[in-house]
Amino acid sequence: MRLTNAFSLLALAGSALADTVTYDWTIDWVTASPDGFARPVIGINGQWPCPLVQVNQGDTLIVNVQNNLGNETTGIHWHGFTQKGTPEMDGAVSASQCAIAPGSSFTYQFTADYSGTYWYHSHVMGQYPDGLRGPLIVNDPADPYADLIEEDVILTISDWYHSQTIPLVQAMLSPNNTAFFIPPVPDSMILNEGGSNLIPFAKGKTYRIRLINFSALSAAFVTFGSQVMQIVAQDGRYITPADAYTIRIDAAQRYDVILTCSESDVNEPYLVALDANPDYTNPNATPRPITFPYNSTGYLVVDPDGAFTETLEVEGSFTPIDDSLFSSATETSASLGEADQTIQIDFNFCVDANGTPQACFNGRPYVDQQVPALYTAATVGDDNTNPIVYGNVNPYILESGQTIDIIVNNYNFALHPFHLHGHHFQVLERPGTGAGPYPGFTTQSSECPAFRDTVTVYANSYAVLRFQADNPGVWLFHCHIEWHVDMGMSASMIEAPEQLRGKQFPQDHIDACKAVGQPYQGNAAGNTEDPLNTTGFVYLNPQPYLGALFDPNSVTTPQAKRARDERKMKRSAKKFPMFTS
Ligand SMILES: *[C@@H]1O[C@H](CO)[C@@H](O)[C@H](O)[C@H]1NC(C)=O
Ligand SMILES: *[C@@H]1O[C@H](CO)[C@@H](O)[C@H](O)[C@H]1NC(C)=O
Ligand SMILES: *[C@@H]1O[C@H](CO)[C@@H](O)[C@H](O)[C@H]1NC(C)=O
Ligand SMILES: *[C@@H]1O[C@H](CO)[C@@H](O)[C@H](O)[C@H]1NC(C)=O
Ligand SMILES: *[C@@H]1O[C@H](CO)[C@@H](O)[C@H](O)[C@H]1NC(C)=O
Ligand SMILES: [Cu+2]
Repeated sequence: MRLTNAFSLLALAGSALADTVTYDWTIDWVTASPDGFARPVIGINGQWPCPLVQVNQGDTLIVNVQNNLGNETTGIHWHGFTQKGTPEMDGAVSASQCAIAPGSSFTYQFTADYSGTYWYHSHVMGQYPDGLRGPLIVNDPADPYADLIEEDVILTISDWYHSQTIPLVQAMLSPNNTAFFIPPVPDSMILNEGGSNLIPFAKGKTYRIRLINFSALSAAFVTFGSQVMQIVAQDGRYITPADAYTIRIDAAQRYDVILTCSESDVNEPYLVALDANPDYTNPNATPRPITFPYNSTGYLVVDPDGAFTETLEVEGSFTPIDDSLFSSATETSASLGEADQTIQIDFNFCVDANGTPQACFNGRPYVDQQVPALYTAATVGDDNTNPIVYGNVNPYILESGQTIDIIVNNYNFALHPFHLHGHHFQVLERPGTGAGPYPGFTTQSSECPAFRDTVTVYANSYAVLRFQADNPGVWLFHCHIEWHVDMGMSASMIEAPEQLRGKQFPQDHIDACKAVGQPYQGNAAGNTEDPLNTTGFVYLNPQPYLGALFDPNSVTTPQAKRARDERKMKRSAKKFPMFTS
């Protein structure tokens, strides 16, 4: 997937005023076989892979979404976008909106306030590994690399599964799986969703590769052999350029790297090795030894008629560059000082009262409630500064204007990529495997640590993440291994709740709640009389796991009835296996 005309777009962006860019999307089931195995996937406008979205910094994006899935809800998150002033457009189902029922439509409208490499993906439980994800590029009108680069190339990397996510997660959530909490193991790896892995590479020319990790589970090591890559941005923020031969890109992370073709005469291979290991630095990590189950070789193409035969092997272990040492290229704060508020999140796996394996923050998994937390913040008045009203969504109240540190202690033997919505944080410190929990003081890893939105936290170790509470909203903080989100590995940052009181929502967003039969006012259970009355709160994640599956029989609103009737007409007597017993 190559960005055609990237160069002329960049030139245009320099002179054009901010635009409004509108997309009309239907979300559909389609069949695809990116690795040779045909399976149903979730696509857009009847096509898969999902389309590239490309806009200029400052543009307003309007995406009209129509859910044609018939049997599943949906909701789309714009990963890495700040959504400043539009927290209701973040697409995080259960935090900032209700799920979009089959037959319903929903409009997202927001500004692309930063340039860089992003992606969009479904943010309903377990849905994006079924295919609903795509690249989102925001061109920088003042791109510092514009004169240097010949072409922008997107390289997406993902693990891939032959089964759909609902049965995969149902198997994972078996009480039998509480020894090692093993996630579904991928069946293959795909680059560019099964498309071309050839990168043009002409002598004397320079290329920007936008690496995006779409994975549900796996990280990947990427190495361009003898070619040194200059890393210039991570997660849509410029860094002081860093040279590397190998980079490890975790689920949901992005890197912009610059490659210059100097003297090559042959089509040089590059290697992408899927890292599905618990901890690549520790060959004894329970329960599996280190293996790289899937490798993919692509080529830097100097001569399209030449040979594509060389392969690349890495001897010994991969030694990726340490991204926690990167510095910001745009900020210069020499000393960061003390935080105003510190939130400590201790992560470990756990088991709930059903005996179901879960992922816990400070002993508790995230459990979906009836009312999205943002709607609760908007409708319970003064009580919205009391975390009780939000229910069991691991809520933390952030005071407006404060400097916040999140300390993540990872008590597990595996690496986990943590993502914060609504913000880019500075990684103040992120030691390797075995450092233990946070010792109580921070050894800042660089003078002005780089910003990013997803950070890998090593096994039995910790990270210190800093940001300013300057963006009122409800922002999820979660592991970006989708299987762990399904186990409850999320927290809710309720930021500047005073400024959310009385917030209004577009009518189609309210209608979305009606169509799935959920209240959109009051505390987590929809109690508007007494927000501190916890009757109706949900304490356990449902068993069996239903993911995004839409149960039309549980909904009684007119919209739901209409959707039900339409579906009946379309699909006659075909029943969902989940509901036939
Ligand atoms: C769990 O283990 C028991 C006993 O080994 C076995 O009978 C059962 O089928 C397993 N259940 C699942 C869902 O794997
Ligand atoms: C993408 O991230 C996942 C999750 O951490 C990781 O397992 C996988 O190796 C990554 N893929 C690449 C190509 O970096
Ligand atoms: C993938 O490449 C790495 C590095 O060369 C190697 O250690 C690993 O065995 C390879 N995996 C497969 C399945 O070939
Ligand atoms: C809490 O709300 C429930 C359901 O609306 C109600 O039945 C119950 O009486 C309330 N409890 C108190 C203490 O008001
Ligand atoms: C939903 O429909 C799609 C397309 O027919 C099918 O592949 C999928 O298995 C269904 N999902 C469930 C949970 O029944
Ligand atoms: Cu995780």
